[in-house]
Amino acid sequence: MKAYEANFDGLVGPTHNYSGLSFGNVASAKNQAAPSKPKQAAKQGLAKMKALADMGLVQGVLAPQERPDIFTLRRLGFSGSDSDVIAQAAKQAPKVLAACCSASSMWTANASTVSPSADTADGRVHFTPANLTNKFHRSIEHETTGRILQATFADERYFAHHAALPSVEHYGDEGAANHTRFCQQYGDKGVEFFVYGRHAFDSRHPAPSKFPARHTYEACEAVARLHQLSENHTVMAQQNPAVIDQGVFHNDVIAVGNRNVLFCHQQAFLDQQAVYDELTAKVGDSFKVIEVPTSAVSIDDAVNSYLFNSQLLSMPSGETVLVLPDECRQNKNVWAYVESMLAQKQGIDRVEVFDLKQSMANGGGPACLRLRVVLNDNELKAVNASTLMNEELFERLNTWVDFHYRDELRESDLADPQLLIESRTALDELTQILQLGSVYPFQRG
Ligand code: SUG
Repeated sequence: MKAYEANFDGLVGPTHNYSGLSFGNVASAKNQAAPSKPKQAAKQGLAKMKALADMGLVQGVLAPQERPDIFTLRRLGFSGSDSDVIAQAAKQAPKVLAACCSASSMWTANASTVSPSADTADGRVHFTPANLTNKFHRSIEHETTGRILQATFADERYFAHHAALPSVEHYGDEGAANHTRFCQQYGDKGVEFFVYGRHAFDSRHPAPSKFPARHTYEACEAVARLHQLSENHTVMAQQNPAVIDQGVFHNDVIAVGNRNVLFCHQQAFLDQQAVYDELTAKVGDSFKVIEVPTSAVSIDDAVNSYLFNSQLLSMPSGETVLVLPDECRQNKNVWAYVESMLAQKQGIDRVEVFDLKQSMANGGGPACLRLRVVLNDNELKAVNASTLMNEELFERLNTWVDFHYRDELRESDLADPQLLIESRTALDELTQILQLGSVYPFQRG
């Protein structure tokens, strides 16, 4: 049966802002307290989704989360009316309020790990929302993420949904940002490639010393077990701790894969040759690596341009296209590399460049914004059709953004109780547009 790689992008939420919440993510630290542009951010994301849909790819939308997260603020002891909760938090703990206002669920590469039905023992598509334990502002996403995924992929005959792993550092899980799948055709049984930053139970292994390794080996193992993957179709690899310490906080900042191709930096993995050898043994001889040398693109250039946070896409025409953020074009070394790579015809035919500056300024490029879900024909028919991008949905969501989103947001605006009302009103309408039912805490009481 024919299968497709669908991309489900996160819609940027109305509270998109820069609060410097992600230690180890260079862009997040650099842009702390800069004013953000929520309306522009959402529109930049929608433009990418529409462009990919127009190229003939299956493109979906995942809804943002309710922010400020009043329920979490109440759990932390702020009380009274919703306005009181916000006012107390703003006065006593502004950073906690900022964390509870983050629109970080937009980066749906961190929403979940997804295993296609061709890989799983029960023949269903498996989803495990990522617990994102390493960052408080992200650790509060997974319950609502799980409900949004269930409302999008509802049919139990085709889709299996697991709870997030236990929310402790031992099981730190960042989802698909650290997961890639190799195959010949999307519908074939594939090799799932899990990348982790450190071992939690065995301290003999190396680990970064400056920035956190968010994702553990033990989390990878647990997800592979839950998804019923076979060992000879699974590869686990440790990220190079030295590059984590230079700002590579997820593997998708230094590597991207599609079908039988891995596009990665020379320094991406701890034992790079052993990783290539195991992948070749399991994927087969057609497995191909496009390795970018440090002499062409330094780790700094990779982190600043997000060359590897690209989407490597197979077009219906058969072409392979690399979707890049505009920052790659602005970086002399990176752009020179891209031009020479294209000229050498190494397997990537063309690049498409998008302006995603609002997301990039928080460390989120094209690949961060999307969750890949391989679906066969029957599974695609079972997806909530209201979440699939087309002309009509694009128009509708743009109008919705125009109506509900602010042009600009500063950290001080997070204390405005009106922002909660605006956000809830917008999301209530969105659940109707996307036919999600009651996925938000405020709708469930
Ligand atoms: O988790 N930034 C996100 C960026 C996630 C990028 N995702 C992938 N690489 N797949 C993070 O660090 C910054 C929020 C702030 O500082 O306001 C933030 O959460």
